[in-house]
Amino acid sequence: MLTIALSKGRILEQSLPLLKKAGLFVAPDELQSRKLILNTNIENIKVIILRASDVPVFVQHGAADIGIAGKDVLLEHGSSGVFELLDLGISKCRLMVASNEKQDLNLNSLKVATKYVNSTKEFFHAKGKQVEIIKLSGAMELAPIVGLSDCIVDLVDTGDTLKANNLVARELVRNISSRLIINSASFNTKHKEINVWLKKIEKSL
Ligand code: PRT
Ligand code: MG
Repeated sequence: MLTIALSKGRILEQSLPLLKKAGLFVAPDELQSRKLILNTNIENIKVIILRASDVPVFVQHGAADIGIAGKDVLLEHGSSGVFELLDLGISKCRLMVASNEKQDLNLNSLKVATKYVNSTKEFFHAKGKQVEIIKLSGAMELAPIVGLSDCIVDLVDTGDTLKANNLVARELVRNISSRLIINSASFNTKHKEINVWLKKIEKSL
């Protein structure tokens, strides 16, 4: 048995066509059901649907053998127990520092609101800057508006969300795309099976 963990939302939407091209698909009625464990056309492969940040957790602990998760999520989770094997080039976006256009970002103790604490720390440390990080789990764009922070570090795709909140992208932290990850134990015990699918997925990119 192989279990593949996908996150609901855009990663699911963009992973399914990729997996289909590789020969693995989930029937539409399975997808429309409210089930969280879905059957595929291959009898011994199941797909589980999770929250994005839970994908590496399930894979780390072996509750899923394979997962697809954004690099943003993987950088926050750390690499313990998982191998990152492929850059799938889907669900691309940019992790960016954003603020009001006039905000001075060279303050001595910049207040940064973000859900991406590790990436934010690393980015500002590399520039030799001390920052105060305020951890949020969503609606980061609100923080500078209400004076909770001077800027935010968040994912940007079209830029529409920033624009709607009078914020502008100021600095690129890093480019993000979704990655295929494998439980490190499964990689040994199910090596043959996993490799077959890895090759098929790689070919369909
Ligand atoms: O529900 P949850 O809080 O878990 O996440 P979500 O609904 O914001 O995103 P979801 O579940 O659809 O997908 C999350 C994954 O998709 C992330 O881990 C990224 O790897 C990837 N991804 C790609 C994005 C975006 N693009 C993106 N634009 N995840 C989130 N966004 C959000 C961003 O946080 C901001 O609020 O979209 C908004 C900005 O989009 P634009 O187009 O207005 O710039
Ligand atoms: Mg979502």
